[in-house]
Amino acid sequence: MLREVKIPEISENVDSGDVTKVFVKAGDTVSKDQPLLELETDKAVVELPSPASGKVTEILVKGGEKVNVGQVVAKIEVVEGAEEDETTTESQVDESSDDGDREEVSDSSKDIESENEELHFSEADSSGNEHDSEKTTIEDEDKATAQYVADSAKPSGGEPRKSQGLIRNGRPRPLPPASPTVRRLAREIGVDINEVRGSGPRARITKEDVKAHAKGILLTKPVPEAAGFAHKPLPEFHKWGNVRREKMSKIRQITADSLSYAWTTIPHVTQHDKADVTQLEEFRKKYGKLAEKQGGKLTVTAILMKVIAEGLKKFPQFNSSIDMRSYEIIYKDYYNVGVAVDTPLGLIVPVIRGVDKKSMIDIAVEMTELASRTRDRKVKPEELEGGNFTISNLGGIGGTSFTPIVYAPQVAILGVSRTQVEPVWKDGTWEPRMMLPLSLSYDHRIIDGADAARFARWIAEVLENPLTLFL
Ligand code: CAO
Repeated sequence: MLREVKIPEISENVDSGDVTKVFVKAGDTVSKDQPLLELETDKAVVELPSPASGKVTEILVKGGEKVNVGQVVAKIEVVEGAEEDETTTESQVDESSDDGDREEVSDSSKDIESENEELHFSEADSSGNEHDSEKTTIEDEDKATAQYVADSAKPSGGEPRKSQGLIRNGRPRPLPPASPTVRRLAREIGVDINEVRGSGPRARITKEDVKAHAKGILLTKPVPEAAGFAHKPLPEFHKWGNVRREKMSKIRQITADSLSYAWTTIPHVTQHDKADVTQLEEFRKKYGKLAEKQGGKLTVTAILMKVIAEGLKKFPQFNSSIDMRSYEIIYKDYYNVGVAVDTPLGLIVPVIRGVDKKSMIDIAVEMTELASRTRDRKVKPEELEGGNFTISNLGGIGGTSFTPIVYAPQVAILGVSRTQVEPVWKDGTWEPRMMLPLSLSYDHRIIDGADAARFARWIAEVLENPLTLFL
């Protein structure tokens, strides 16, 4: 009989792993429990044992390949009459279970399938003895559980078990009794099923047990986050309608962590101002063609880059970082300015280096190229580092003002909103002028409000009359 070998549930909240080693090849004869593959997950290195004795007909993965739980990785022609890892203590429990989950199990063939995937690798107690599942008693299970708990308390290492079952870092992992529906619920809400105490017959875990366990965790142990603070538990949103959970992309996770960190550690203030860019717009149109010839776009952002680099020289506290551990201010003699780029994956901030030494056209060309590479995910990690100040221009999209968050360990960020034609009282008359809204957020620990107002005004005046740069 041809038997498919699937990746079993490796551990709670782990859906995939990387194949690090393949121990056998097509044509090899294997005995039951002989390791076929080695997998590495975020949490552990595990060996995948053969569920039965037989001949390997196909190996469907190779080293370095990512595999998902449930994926078929090998096929084995099982020796007639050979012992197979098919019926387990747990499946017996399933069949005899009357804890209310049974109906769901029998209703869902998919679930049964996935349960079997798990079970193929779980028939053993932690002492290394194979069970005769028919003869398994509550006492046996209790002993196995107690043994596992005792083993878990010991330092890791030691002899890997000889019997079948998924081997994790050299330790056995008997699965606690629960239906696949219950396991899936635990996985979805981030509960480690091994930690749930079952209230059903033979300590079988029910949905209610998982929910009660989750509530207990939420009430007693707030989940610590990378940014170093605890998040409040969320309400059960599904009470009010259908919900869907989706894993954050890596970029979103980093953004969430770094913005949380900045928001909670930096006392933010935002200074708003407006620059009359009527003349500048004419300049931009006139010289924009020069940039275009070189493949760049002379936008407000490119012009602001140059203006900011000069401003940072004049207002060095905006080009600093603070070390709160030593209460020191770090002033930088270089002028690297970051630009917030809106990408399909989220916000990314590449940095243009030595902006003070570059011409406006050079900056326009470099920024156009850098923003395009950033959107195409071709920016290098080092191009995202070393910024002293950031510009975030949302004007291309719209808006009248906003309060950007300082990109720690920088101490200030300039938000730019959409240029609008506004009536401005000038020389005794109302004139339509193009006004550019500026929002300068700063770290109030190091920058005083008056300094921020002066810096914002200085930026506006330079945009209004660029010649002041050379004064
Ligand atoms: N007011 C009016 N129009 C503006 C403007 C402003 N402040 N800023 C840009 N525009 C116009 C440009 O002139 C251009 O117009 P044309 O297509 O007619 O030439 C158009 O908007 C698009 O500009 P752009 O996006 O190509 O170029 P940019 O230099 O202005 O901006 C970049 C580059 C990378 C900053 C921008 O593309 C971007 O990603 N912005 C979003 C940044 C963001 O998400 N910030 C939020 C961070 S949260 O703090």
